[in-house]
Amino acid sequence: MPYETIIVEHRGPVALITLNRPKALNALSDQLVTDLGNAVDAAEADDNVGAIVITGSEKAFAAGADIKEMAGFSYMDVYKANFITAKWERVAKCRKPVIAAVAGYALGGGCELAMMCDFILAGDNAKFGQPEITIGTIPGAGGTQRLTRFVGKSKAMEMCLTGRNMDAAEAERAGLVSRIVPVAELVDEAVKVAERIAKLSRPIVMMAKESVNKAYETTLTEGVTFERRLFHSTFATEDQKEGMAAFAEKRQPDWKNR
Ligand code: CO8
Repeated sequence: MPYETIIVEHRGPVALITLNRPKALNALSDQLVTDLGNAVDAAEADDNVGAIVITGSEKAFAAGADIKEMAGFSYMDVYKANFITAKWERVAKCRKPVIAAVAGYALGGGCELAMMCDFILAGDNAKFGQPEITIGTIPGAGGTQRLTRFVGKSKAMEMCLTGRNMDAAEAERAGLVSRIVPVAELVDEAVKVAERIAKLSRPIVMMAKESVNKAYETTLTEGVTFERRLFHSTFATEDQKEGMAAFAEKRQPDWKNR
């Protein structure tokens, strides 16, 4: 499907989605968020795709919601439309693994989009921030909630109240990103990591993702019980038999994805 504001390529079992509004630093217009949601729908429905990478340019992953587009909206406009945040949930709800490869600016909605992915690989020039306060609004796509869970109250509060950016090194120290990669290697590295995941048993990967995500939604006791139930259910899969047999026989597993 041709898209106006993103580019989708398939690299082996990986769908690579590149945000592509370079003149606006990939500001997240309604069209871009719609295109992104449709691309995630397509990747999720495609059995050849085992993992997704979302990236931007070297200068900007995304500089936030499109300020020029939303500047004139009224309360009724945004309330009735559930202003585009509802569409964003598509990325957070994707059951296949999604990696954010972030170079340059990930600000406002850009930072929120990165945090909706399963993990973030950062280019060494990455800058994360929630600058909404400096333009008279607050984060609207999970920034106050997800950032606080990633980096804790003190740092999240400072960032949301002052709008200051975090560089890649600080973001790694704070636990916002899984690791830092030289920017020139970022996309290839993210695709390599995604490919490694995509070549594992697909249903088992989905269960692992579901279980880690549960940690953000419930108590420790409930989460551990949920994990145990999923762990038990892996023993109902052919891939658990295959994985453990392959280990004992000192060979590579041949995953059946069932
Ligand atoms: N929206 C619209 N256009 C943008 C945005 C944006 N968020 N960011 C940059 N642009 C445009 C600029 O207007 C400029 O366009 P033009 O050439 O036509 O003037 C072009 O991109 C290049 O930008 P700059 O000239 O400003 O580039 P610099 O390198 O000087 O500065 C910055 C880069 C620091 C990133 C700067 O552009 C900036 O501060 N951008 C705005 C960052 C920001 O405030 N983001 C938060 C937006 S609010 C938000 O995200 C709320 C999310 C709520 C969720 C709702 C769902 C979407």
